[in-house]
Amino acid sequence: MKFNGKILSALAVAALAATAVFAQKPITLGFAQVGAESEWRTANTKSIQDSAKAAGINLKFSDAQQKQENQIKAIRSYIAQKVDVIAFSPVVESGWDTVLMEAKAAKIPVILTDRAVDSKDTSLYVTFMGSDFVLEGHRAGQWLIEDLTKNGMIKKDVDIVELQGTVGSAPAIDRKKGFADEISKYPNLKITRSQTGDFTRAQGKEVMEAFLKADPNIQVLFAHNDDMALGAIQAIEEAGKKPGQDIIIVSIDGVKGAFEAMMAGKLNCSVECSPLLGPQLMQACKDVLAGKTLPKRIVTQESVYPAEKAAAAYPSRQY
Ligand code: GZL
Repeated sequence: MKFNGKILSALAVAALAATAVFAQKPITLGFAQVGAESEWRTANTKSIQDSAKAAGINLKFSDAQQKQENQIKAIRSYIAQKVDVIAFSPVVESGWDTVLMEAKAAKIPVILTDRAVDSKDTSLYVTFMGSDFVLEGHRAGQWLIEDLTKNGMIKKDVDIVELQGTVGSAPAIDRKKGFADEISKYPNLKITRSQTGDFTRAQGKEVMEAFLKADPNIQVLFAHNDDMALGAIQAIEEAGKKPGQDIIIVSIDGVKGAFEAMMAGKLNCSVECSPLLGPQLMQACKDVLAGKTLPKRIVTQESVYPAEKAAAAYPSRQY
């Protein structure tokens, strides 16, 4: 069968155009977010949405209002919609194997961001990118020990109360462990009360009010995130005490509200936990779909901000 040159070149052009169109088909990412419980989460959501736009990635986004069943529903809907890649921040560590196996069966890669799952089968996700929460807990404990040493309290009996994050979540479990390991070096430093405030300002305030009623001698508060610390600061002031002076406060995240409290002398230290995972996540989506192998664990690099550093750092803070 003989084709003349014109037809052949037209076919070649059509084939190239088809390839080009296929190659440009944007990636569709289904992201199942925890909720909107804190300043940190709001910044994390903004980072993901802005980065998807900048990367030309089509983002399907859901807010689970901190309920695992809503995240599972969202992941199942992304599987049904045949998205190219799924990512989520697991609200709690356990209970994900079934839905992750469904994603695996559908040949949709899953990326964990921010929080980990406790699945034994690590083939259920491509990578977990986020902070080292145990290290963050250690850093909070190390700062407290340095501060108590500086102000001559390190050998005294010190009552510490703890506002824990969401029960069963990786940050709550790991920050508690890291902090407890650190202060266990000084038996006179005692965590006398510890309760969840679910990472929210409102519950942080409520629980701190109860702590203050039960123990007038609280000297230190360790909060698993800044939002609970900011709620507790309100409770401390309403109880007629000076936060940051009568009660030393160390928390985690490094959100703008914490810097403002440190500059006002009401918070003593915030251990940074960066929510700005968007750019890394978008690059990981592209790499996974290009067939590249990613490390199983990508750890976010972070710092510690004692109050004396807050004013200098504040202008450059991005969240
Ligand atoms: C930590 C993140 C936590 C923050 C809280 O990576 O999962 O959840 O510390 C947020 O502020 O609510």
